[in-house]
Amino acid sequence: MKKNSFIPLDFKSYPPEEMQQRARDYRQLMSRRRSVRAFSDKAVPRSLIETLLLTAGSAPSGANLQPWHFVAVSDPGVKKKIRQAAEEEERAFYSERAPEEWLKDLEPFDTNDQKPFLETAPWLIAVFEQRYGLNADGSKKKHYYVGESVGLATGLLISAIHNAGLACLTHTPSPMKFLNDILERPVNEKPFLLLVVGYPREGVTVPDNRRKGLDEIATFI
Ligand code: IYR
Repeated sequence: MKKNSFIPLDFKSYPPEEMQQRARDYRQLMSRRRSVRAFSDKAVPRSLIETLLLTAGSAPSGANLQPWHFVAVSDPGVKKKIRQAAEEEERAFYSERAPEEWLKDLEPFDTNDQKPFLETAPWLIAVFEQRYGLNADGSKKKHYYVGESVGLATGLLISAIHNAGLACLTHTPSPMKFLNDILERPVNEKPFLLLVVGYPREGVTVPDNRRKGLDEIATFI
């Protein structure tokens, strides 16, 4: 691999008080992010989705190989196929595959095998992890920390979606292999998750979840 050239870092620094305020503001903003399961059919322009995906693509990744691919779906016919395939897997999940403990843990969320939002929401973003790359000659290119990298990119995407004033749902019908077939993705790509993106349906309610406090999630030494 050719050696990279180095350029000056475009770093912006702030006075300490402003840093504290920015941190509080960002926490405030992100604390309002909630997964929603009922969407409005109000349109969201493609240009907005493009900008959000470019933010996702700015995530750090193993050896900067950027082992992700995003398929943004607005086509109603494709959304319908995804809904049908996802509901088929979900029916098996809820009726036979899921252990009792899992179903019990899901009770507070009132979920079931019906996924109408897969057709209502204006956009579905299928996130794929590239388990390996493909060289021009068809040989395999090793990728590193693929799950970590794609998780980071998806986290940035979720925060960008929220920051832009949209809602999303991280949806993981299992298994998700049908996404390769419907979206015609190659064998080196594995579905990571399906993000449902749009405006929340008016009057939507969300579970009264509690977030862990700092002393539960962090240790200072
Ligand atoms: N994929 C199923 C079940 C499900 C599993 C978990 I873990 C969740 O946090 C939520 C749902 C569904 O989407 O209904």
